[in-house]
Amino acid sequence: MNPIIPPVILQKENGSKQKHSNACADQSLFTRIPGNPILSREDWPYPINSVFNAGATRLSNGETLLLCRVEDRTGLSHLCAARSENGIDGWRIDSRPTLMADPANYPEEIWGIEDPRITYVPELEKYAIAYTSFARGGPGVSLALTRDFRTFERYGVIMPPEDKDAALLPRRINGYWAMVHRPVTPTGAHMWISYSPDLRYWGRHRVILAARRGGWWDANKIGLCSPPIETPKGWLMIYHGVRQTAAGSIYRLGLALFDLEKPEVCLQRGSSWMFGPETSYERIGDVSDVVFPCGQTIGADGDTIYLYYGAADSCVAMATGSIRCLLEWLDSNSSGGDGTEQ
Ligand code: BMA
Repeated sequence: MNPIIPPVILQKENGSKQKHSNACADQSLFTRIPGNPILSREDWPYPINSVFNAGATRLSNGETLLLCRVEDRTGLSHLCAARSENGIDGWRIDSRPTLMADPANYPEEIWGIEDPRITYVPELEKYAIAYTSFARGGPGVSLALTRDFRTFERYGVIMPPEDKDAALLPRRINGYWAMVHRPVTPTGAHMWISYSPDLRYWGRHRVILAARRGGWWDANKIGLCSPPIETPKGWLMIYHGVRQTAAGSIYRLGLALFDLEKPEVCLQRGSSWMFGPETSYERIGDVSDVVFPCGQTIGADGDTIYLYYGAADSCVAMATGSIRCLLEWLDSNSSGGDGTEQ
């Protein structure tokens, strides 16, 4: 555990009820760490334009690994790993790109690879990386497995364009792997789930959460952020919502909860956004007014979330939150439903 951020302490009382040592804040569910941004282009061991939208995981040795989207000076992106003991500073960055597009074998990657989401899959004893592969047909979802973030087993494109914002659930649901993703269809940019017996062939596609309409903060597009978090109450999903304005798009974060054994069923959906661009590094950059998490790690207390997010498509920042507080907030701020009625 890193020594800087004290963990939330869950104390068991009478064997059943839990007493919490700290109250949930009324206002901010996520707190930015003072050292933000934690990774920027100046930190990179080779010339790049920007680093942002990093997938995250804890390695077996306790280190945090970020698999960062790095945009080089051709404008195309690749993935590069950074490792740190405390998940905050002291990052050791691979001296060369860790995972590059391979257009000779995977033509769907001709314009680069972006926005990885990492899920550790205990059954496989491997990490599954769902990432965006970009080519003439538009963005699609590709999958790779790894044990060490040095060699990768590529599955190629598993969801054809236009599709992105995908993450694998860490375990099978009723015998099938489940992937949340965001295709764009004539009805809009909504979140879907699909199932597979083998990680290659996907079916039973259905919408699980829809972009709302009109004046809503998440009216124009939504998509999964970091991989779903399994809690006793359901799969907690942090998603981004896009509002298009005359000045451009604003990317903010919302929260929804889905049934544990039927993750296509939305149990609760927060009405308002819970985190949005406020600081200068979130408001000003290559693409202004964007917060875009692709990964998180969970503290040893089982409650603290270390959320890693791309800020303004220019750098990587981190904020901390509490699973318990997010669930409490949903209880009093949720509209229910998947948004299709809005
Ligand atoms: C989304 C994705 C992200 C990016 C965001 C803001 O569509 O492409 O990679 O951070 O737009 O530009």
